[in-house]
Amino acid sequence: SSDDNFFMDYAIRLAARNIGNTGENPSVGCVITSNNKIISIGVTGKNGTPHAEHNAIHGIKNFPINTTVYVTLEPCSHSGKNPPCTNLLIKKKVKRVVIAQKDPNPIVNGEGIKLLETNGIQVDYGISEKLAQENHYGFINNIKYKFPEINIKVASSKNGFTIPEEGTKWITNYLSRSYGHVLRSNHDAIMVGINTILKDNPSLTCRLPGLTNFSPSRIVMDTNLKIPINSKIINTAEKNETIIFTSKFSSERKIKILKNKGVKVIKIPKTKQGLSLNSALKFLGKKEYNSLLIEGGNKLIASAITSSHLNKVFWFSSEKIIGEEGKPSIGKLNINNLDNSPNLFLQNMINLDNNYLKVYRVRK
Ligand code: AOF
Ligand code: ZN
Repeated sequence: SSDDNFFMDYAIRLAARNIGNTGENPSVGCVITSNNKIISIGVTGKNGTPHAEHNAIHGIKNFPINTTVYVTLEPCSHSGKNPPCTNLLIKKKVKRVVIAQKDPNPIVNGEGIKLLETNGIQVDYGISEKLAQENHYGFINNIKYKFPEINIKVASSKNGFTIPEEGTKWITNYLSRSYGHVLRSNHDAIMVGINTILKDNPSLTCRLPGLTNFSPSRIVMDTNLKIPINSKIINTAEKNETIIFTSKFSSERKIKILKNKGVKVIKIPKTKQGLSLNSALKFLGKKEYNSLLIEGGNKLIASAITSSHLNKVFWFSSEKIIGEEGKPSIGKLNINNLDNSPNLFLQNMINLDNNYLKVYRVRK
């Protein structure tokens, strides 16, 4: 019914706020109603604990007998880091459970629904599923392929160029850059190439008021371990997880210095084009990173944009025009037939005070 969609869409929106903050767990949303009125809400907690259902249920003092529980992902039926949500729902004698998406995790995968039904609870699923899938995309990609979801952030002039070497630092305006920090906060990790560190010396944290605890892990692709020991990212490595991927030819002495500063240095294979992005992604997938935001430079973006794990491209463009003196914001793709160009479609466009954010999705 339309009420079901209304409550489920609310649960989906609640969960969207916590994406990137729930560790290996998906950010799940839960809304509980009684007589068609909301009596409690919950979202998966920091690093994945507690589960959304627990948070919502614990917000209710006197549990009514006729409750409907809206939850964006099938309640879990297993004991992992958290106790099974199905037990709690059964114990509380909820009347009905409405689910947006089944949990493809092999240890759940329909078992949660079965368990609820055999205990006399009415279950409906598939409500607002498409919308919920957006929240769970990284989690599901990792369950299915053991690879994180990757998204790309591009910041360019109106015509797709970045600033020349000696130019000023910012192409896009303050509002665009703030929005970029929000994007950081809802990914598990951000990745850049070494040239971005050498050129900009970025902190790669989320510095929006209220969101500073939502900074993701920082990852640098650095084939020859050129990273300066006194760069901002290294100086803040004790506080914010920092991973550097490099090749087996890098100096052991420098690796040791970096490790002493709290940096994780991981050796991965090198291809003709540089470090293998796929190997890095594989490593991150295994370590339960579900989503990765790739911020540049243009070479890294070029290898990410053709990855089969690419989900979205967030393209900020300013009102400025840069000519041939600039650099294309996407490096060489070696595409000579347009049919092989990535298939992006525009999902959303936001006007940020005369800068534009275009959100593209890969058509699969
Ligand atoms: C839910 N509600 O809010 C989330 C769920 O190790 P555990 O016990 O935390 O279980 C992790 C799995 O639980 C995770 O892989 C996914 O299948 C599910 N996530 N389930 O009922 C929630 N976040
Ligand atoms: Zn659970």
